[in-house]
Amino acid sequence: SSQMKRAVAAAIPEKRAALQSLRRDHAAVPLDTLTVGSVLGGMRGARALFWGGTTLSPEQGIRFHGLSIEQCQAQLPGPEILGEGAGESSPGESADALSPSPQFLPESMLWLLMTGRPPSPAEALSVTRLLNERIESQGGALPPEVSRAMRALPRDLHPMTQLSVGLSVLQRNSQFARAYEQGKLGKADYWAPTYEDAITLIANLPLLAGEVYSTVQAQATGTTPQPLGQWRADRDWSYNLCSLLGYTADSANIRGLTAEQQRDFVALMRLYTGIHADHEGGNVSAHTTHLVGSALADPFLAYAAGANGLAGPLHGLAAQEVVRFLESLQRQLGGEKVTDSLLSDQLWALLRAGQVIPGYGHAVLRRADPRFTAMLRFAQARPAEFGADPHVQLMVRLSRVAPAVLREHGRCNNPHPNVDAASGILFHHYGVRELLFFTVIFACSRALGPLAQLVWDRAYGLPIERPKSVDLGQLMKLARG
Ligand code: CMX
Repeated sequence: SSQMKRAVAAAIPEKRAALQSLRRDHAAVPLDTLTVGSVLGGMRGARALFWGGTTLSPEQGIRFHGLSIEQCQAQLPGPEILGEGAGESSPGESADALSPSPQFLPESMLWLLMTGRPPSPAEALSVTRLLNERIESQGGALPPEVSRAMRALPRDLHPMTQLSVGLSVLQRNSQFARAYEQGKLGKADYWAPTYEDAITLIANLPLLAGEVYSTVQAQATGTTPQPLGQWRADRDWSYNLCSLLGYTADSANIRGLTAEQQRDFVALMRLYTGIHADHEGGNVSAHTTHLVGSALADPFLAYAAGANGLAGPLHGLAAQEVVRFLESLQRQLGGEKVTDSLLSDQLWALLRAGQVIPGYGHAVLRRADPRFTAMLRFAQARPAEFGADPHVQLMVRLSRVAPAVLREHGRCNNPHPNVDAASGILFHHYGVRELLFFTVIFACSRALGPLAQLVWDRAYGLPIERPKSVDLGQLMKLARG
């Protein structure tokens, strides 16, 4: 069995014991009072879910087993373990540019989320190898029934529907579903095939995303779908994802990127997929995966459901809205010199028209999203690359102007940028212009946290999730007392 699986197995007894003692001795301790308002208001703020990998603080943002993004960047193994230069800087950077933050691999994040502690370099490398062995055992490609099913779909189908179909067909290989059906598995052991399925699913994501993107490209150019790049057993997960999208030297290099841009695109992918992996348990994709999995649906079916939720415009699709907004703002401002006051006028016009400024505000956060800060830093560390991109410059300027406007407007609880304010436009810069596809990249990342949690849901033996509902009459009666 893999190093990471042994580390999960080693962590289980202590955590199980802690959970059992909570169940046995403290089950009656109240956490929150449910109100009519919270039942009708999307359960906002109600502490009603159990989630191990991440916590979200309004002031500090996301913590991965207690580690902030900056701490993850400092502590989690990065591409140096693959023999790549760590914090490579781009030639042509001005002396006062920020230096690039150290990169970490999403594989390191997966280890952290699964086991609860940062991996050593050797342990992180073992995750890359584990994922690659899974694909090698499939002959270096998607299982044939998965590609056949995906190729049979209409080419103009929503990219997230294509991904969802691919994830669902992968279910044919579920070790959990097979073991459960054979009835050989004790409840205490459910986590082990769940873990194996999670690894198979995550390993296949770059190939699934590549398959979807090749269809998207074919649709855009009126050609037949062609593989955009080569999967390689000696490369890491994010690199292979970038190759299969056609953005590395091992690909068709569909946007004609320079070698340095290809390197930076991979760095952006590692950053993006590393920090979007999890955002506590209540968001739609995480919560859905957990809910569907609680019925003992296998990880493929559970995460396909979660990914379907991610496709909603209020969740994973928001990044696309920001890109659209920046494009239209840029068009309106045209050749004019963009000044803060001009931008501020545009924002006021939007707000007076009753619209929201996309990429700003958050249901939980009350400060700038640290994920936004990490993405901004990525751009600011590469002035030679991004200095001349009017959309990226507009994004940066907006992040200085919009909070003051929103504060003066006085409506929203958080005038600061969220991660979507920056993420889409950076991919857009390198040529990912198919807005509906952004969510597929998000879905590659978001698999890590919810699937790690699903392994723990089974390790803890959590029950099926089944809250009670109330109808309007009951609510009115309860409200009257
Ligand atoms: N621009 C203008 N008005 C805004 C606003 C924004 N960016 N964000 C919030 N408001 C308004 C709300 O519409 C609401 O108005 P009403 O009182 O008229 O209904 C008021 O401020 C209070 O809202 P809130 O409590 O601050 O925010 P919510 O928790 O209700 O909503 C969110 C959060 C993200 C949906 C909202 O801020 C928004 O619509 N932002 C723009 C879209 C966006 O960036 N979405 C990405 C979210 C990223 C993520 O979830 O990770």
